[in-house]
Amino acid sequence: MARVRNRHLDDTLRLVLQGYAWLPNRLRRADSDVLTTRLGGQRAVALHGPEAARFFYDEWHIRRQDAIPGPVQSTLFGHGGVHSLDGEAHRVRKALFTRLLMGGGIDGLVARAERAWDEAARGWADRPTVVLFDATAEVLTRAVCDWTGVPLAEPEVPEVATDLVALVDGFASAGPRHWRARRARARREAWLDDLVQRVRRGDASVPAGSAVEAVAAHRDADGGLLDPRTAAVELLNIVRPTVAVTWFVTFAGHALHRWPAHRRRLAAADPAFAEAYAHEIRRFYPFAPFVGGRAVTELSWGGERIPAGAIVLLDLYGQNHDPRSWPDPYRFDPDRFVDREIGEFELVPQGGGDPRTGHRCPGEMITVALLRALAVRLARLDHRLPEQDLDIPLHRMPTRPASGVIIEVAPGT
Ligand code: HEM
Ligand code: MYR
Repeated sequence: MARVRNRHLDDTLRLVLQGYAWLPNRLRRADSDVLTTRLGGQRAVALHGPEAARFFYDEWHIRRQDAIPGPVQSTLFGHGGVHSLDGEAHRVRKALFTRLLMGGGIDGLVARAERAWDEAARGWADRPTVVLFDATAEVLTRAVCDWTGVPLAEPEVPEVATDLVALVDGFASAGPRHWRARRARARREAWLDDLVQRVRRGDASVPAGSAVEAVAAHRDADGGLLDPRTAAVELLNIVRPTVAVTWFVTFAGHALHRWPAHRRRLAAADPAFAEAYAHEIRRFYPFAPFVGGRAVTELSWGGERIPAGAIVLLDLYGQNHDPRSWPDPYRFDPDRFVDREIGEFELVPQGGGDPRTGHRCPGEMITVALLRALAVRLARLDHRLPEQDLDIPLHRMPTRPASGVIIEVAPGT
């Protein structure tokens, strides 16, 4: 394995210009699974592959404190949330999420999403066109606010959906998209901070067992309640990513158009195929590029030295397209997941390892369940795509089909 030493050049500009292609390109050209470089002037080491993922998710190797860049915290994740905790503090906070997001309770969320989709879809045939991205964001906003116990009147749905989408859309760019995301975060944190305070005072009632109730009552490793702003950050860490499933549903709209042969099998809702379809969407399309942390101590991987405190990135998008794991990786083929066990460090669109102990996404069950349910509904919907720009630019982060996937729904549907 060739080593790449690049002590002088900073890769930040290349990352900004190339987006998802940056890290896989750099590693491929170097014929390596490790790249030493600089990002934002700091030493950074990027790792690739299932063995690298196992190394990265060992908490003796990588910590999250001080690892997430400020602009990403001020938009996507929030300050003081679970993403940036380590050790016991992380385990206790994480249990709040795994209890809410990885149990039978998620059926209630899926049922709400299916109902919201069916109700919305009834009106789609009356409109000349529907933008799948925008319509799905509203469907998921209604479903997740109801499920978590966040009160939301119907007229507020579009503005809340727009803000939740903005938090994700603006995390990696400069300019108006980024500032829109910061404003959306300030607004939505204030909104949920107020809700948590009212619930604690007994001025607002929330459904028993709901996420709002659980977050308001949660006690951290030190035995204390979350301050209301941190509680709002964590509630947003449930509500926002659920709405982010919109990206995958939109990609499913793109995939059904490009590979229409899958439509009949998906519409038949064969559970094994629907699940495989959801996995292939998550593997194939670009969403999370990589995850990052900092070296706890001086480390070495693949023969490369990683100084203590260096930024360490794990290449998620590249790993999901590595021919060593996925034969013919740029072929969209849901059947690759039928009857296949998926290893803990193999398919990593939402991180790797064990979500109960490490930082892996606790929302994967929800993501797969929602994506399955809505992709089946989309396959059953009698629709066509008019002429539009379906390009998915890899330099845009996060990316999506440029048009948002415009559909025309057949009359009488
Ligand atoms: C963490 C991606 C959906 C809640 C993560 C991570 C990624 C990710 C890459 C970081 C893993 C790491 O740091 O090692 C995604 C994608 C989703 C999605 C692409 C698709 C929409 C969800 C959903 C929820 C959720 C639906 C909740 C309902 C979280 C939380 C964390 C997280 C709370 C922090 C975990 C921790 O730091 O311990 N997700 N996620 N995500 N995700 Fe997701
Ligand atoms: C969500 O809203 O949480 C789900 C969508 C997240 C996708 C993007 C994750 C990218 C993380 C990049 C962090 C960079 C750290 C160096």
